Amino acid sequence: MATAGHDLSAYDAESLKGCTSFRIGLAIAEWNPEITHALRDGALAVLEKAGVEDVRVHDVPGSFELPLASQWLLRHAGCDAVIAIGSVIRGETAHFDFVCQATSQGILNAGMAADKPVIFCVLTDDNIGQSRARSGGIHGNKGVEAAVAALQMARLRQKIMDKSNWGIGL
Ligand code: DLZ
Repeated sequence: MATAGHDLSAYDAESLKGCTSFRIGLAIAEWNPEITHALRDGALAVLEKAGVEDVRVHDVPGSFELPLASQWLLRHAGCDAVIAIGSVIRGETAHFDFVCQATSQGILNAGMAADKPVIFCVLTDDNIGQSRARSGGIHGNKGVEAAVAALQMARLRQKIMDKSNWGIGL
């Protein structure tokens, strides 16, 4: 989610048409709540603007728990996409690396296993200043970007699954 790459915070609301019927899940880590709540609010604002009415919001203890909760939301709550929101801030031990590694790999695995998008909205920063800059500060709000990505991916999946889009002769 490098801001210098492609920042979706400045998204075009018109581009999110046709998303109102999706059920979108949010799994939110309780660690570093100042950050995760700001990311959550950014994501919810996008979903509301896009007219998404069915939003399932659930808290989990920490980022490490995001993959499993995401998989539950996809498999058992019928969500079309999940936004996994967390904030891991480097401390003095190697814990940071283990939590980041498990969380990122687990989120990828959860989406692959359920065959539906799980959007990685976990900030992995060296300090709280970097996290603030990316959750409503000078680098935008990654929750906004994550919600745009969730809707884009849910819509893409729907389009690909729709046999009428498969082309002549198929
Ligand atoms: C244990 C821990 C630590 C040290 N740091 C963070 C963090 O910065 N961000 C976060 O979301 N969670 C942290 N956790 C908690 C773990 O993610 C997890 O909840 C616990 O290890 C219980 O499985």
